[in-house]
Amino acid sequence: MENQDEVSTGEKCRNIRTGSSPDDIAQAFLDNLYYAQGRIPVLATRNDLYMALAYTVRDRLAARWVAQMQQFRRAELKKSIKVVCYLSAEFLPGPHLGNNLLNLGIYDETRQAMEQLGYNLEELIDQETEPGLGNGGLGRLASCFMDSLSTIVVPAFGYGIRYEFGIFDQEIRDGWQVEITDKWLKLGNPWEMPLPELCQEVKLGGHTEHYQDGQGRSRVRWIPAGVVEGIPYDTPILGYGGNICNTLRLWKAEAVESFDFQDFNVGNYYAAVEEKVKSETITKVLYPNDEPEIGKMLRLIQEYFFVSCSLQDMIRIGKMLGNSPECFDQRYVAQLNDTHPSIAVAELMRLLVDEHDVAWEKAWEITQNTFGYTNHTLLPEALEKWPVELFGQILPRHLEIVYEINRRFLDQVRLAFPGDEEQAARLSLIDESGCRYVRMAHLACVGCHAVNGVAKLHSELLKSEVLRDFHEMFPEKFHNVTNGVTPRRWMALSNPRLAALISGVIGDGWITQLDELRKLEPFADDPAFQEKWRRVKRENKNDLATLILNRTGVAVDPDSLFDIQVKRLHEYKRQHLNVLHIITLYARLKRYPASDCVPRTFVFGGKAAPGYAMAKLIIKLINSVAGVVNTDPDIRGRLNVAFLPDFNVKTGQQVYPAADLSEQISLAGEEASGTGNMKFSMNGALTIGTLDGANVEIREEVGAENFFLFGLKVDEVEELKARGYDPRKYYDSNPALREAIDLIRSGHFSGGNAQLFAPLVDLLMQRDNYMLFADYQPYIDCQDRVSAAFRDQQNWTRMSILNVARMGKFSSDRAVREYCDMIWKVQPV
Ligand code: GFP
Repeated sequence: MENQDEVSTGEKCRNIRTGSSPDDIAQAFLDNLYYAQGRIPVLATRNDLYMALAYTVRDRLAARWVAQMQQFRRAELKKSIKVVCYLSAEFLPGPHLGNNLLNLGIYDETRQAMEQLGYNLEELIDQETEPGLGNGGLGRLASCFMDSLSTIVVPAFGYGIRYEFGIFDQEIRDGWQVEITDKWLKLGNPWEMPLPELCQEVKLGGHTEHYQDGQGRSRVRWIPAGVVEGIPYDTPILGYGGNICNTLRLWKAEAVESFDFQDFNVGNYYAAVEEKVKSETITKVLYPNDEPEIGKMLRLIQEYFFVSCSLQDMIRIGKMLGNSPECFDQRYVAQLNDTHPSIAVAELMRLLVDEHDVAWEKAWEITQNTFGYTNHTLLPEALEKWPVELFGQILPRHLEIVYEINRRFLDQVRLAFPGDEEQAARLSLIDESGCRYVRMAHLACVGCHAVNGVAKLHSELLKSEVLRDFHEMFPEKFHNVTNGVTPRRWMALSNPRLAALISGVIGDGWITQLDELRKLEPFADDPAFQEKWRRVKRENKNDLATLILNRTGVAVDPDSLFDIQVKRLHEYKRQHLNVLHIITLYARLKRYPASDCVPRTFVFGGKAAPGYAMAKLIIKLINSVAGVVNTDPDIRGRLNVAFLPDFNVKTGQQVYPAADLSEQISLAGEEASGTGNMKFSMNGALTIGTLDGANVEIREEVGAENFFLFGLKVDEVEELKARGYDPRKYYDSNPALREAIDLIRSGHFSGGNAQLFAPLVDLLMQRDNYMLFADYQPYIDCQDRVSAAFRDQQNWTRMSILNVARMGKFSSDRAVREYCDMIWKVQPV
């Protein structure tokens, strides 16, 4: 009976809801415009049109989504699958419309349908406000993984937070970053579906009571000070080719009761809604990176909130399918994306032991089997720790659980390293060296069965530095999974010209089997193919030049070398080293105006954390240098500098395809992996980079001769630090470096204001924590080699083709398969 209903409902609405011919799509679009948006074409705004199209596409996803859920349900009932749950405080999916059209395979049909109706598809796609629910690499990686999980057919949930305000929008005013609230939900979000009936309750604060149950066992009851409700909002994540459609489930916090009727009845309206406002604050805003965590009570509550909702949801689904909580680890694996969700270790223990009556030892086995932990940074300040007192105030029961995990763990440590109390103190989940902290990375290492870094070098450094003691204790837990990015969004969707050229010669199998790009190698020297390759790049550069002009007012020459650095602003990423190169070229041209120089356009993009003053000063420096360079008549036609405001996924899609040169110049040992480096290379840019993060593996793959390497290696950095690094020595002995620094210091780029950049220059002269001065000359020399190479367009094109041909490894499909094999032990369905 159930099946019959499904069939008949499906039949009735097939054409209008699921048909994929241009006529079906056009008809469905008009229908949605009328019935969902309440508009007719003459009255419709661009957003109405976008919404109508989004609903039209969503209808086409729904059929797959529902079918998928049924299929999984059947498989789960037979207990034949394990579901992957990716727990991440950040997801950066990027705009959905274009990607869904691509993955559904109806891009061209939809374009035709819109043309029939007199609309431009690209304009409608551009109307979408992207969900900026992440800071940068970490959140974007989570979304690439969601795309791959669906494409390679692994049943999965992405669990996270539905921030009302995502990462701020960046404006540049007078060269400075200004942060604007990101109101991404303002015009409506057609991709999400709220499921209020599946809400979960989350307790906070209060105290615990220890008591004996009827059978004389000691039990604990948590008496919270308050309870909030988590409402799930689901977004379908379709795989390429429409294979399967997984779910991104994001939680929004709400008050359990919107009104306190007692207050309301006595006329205190404000008190009545206060609770609602307080509860909803939890998921109001995404915290930017690089700001001290300490004291951010709300951040800890956010993390706990989404983790608790997600784990309870997993148990609920299990129960619905007849699974007992004792089978939790047989039905699920859960990956902790950095330490942000690591409270999950204590929460699952609490749920199992306190709420589902599972014995501690069994619960611990389940917990360890369930979780894996991915580390994304070696920066010590980015490893989360919470003051014990604050932790205990918010999560009193979890603090007890952490203590108990620690007690048992330290017993194990003392057995393994008898008499070594220093080792025990270093490993302890509690940092007792000063004010007491709960160390979240330690909780993750102890509570997970697998720990991994995100590039070979990073995973090695984790073992030898940041997590050395844990590696000594549990060497078998440590793995590497080098990051990857989805070729759907980052090639097929964002670079359609290149995608068409490639598919024209090797077919389109590369979209799901990226290794097939190798078949391009024989074309690397083919003059006709090279010519087409250059034409694609030229057209992409043309488009970017238009974007730069529209957004910044800077007119750039598409024939110049497009030298691009787009990523979050951070001193370790060394955008200011790039600036020193620009100033060096500028100074050369001023001194020798007749000298021959390869014209370059320098493009920057990226946000600085609102509280990170030095990163914001670097943005100001970039814009100040741009102001001088772009307007100096001696430099005209030779150098241009542009800072593209508000870099995000959408802008990235227009930037990567247009780059000639990708700047990956972090100090060796600082960048865990990088994923922008992969996106550039996949789109035919050559890399100038240090031996850091995934650069190492990109160079291995594309060949040393197709990569511009410079700079200190990790061991050289260590050695130099140990010897006592003195930046002043480099300044004193290198006239070009001195000139560049002195130009900044003199106020040359700041209208004579010598104070403006003093904090930056002083820091470089005194400490130079990221060794710009040591890497300066090798960088300049390498950039000169880049310029020389760019003059030989034939060879440059060859290198560019080979870069793309050899990028197969950096598909997120490969990365996700490795997680499946090594860590999750699940098979694609
Ligand atoms: C972090 C690391 C990057 C890494 C990504 C994804 O990025 O090196 O590639 O995570 O693993 F720093 P951000 O979130 O810091 O941008």
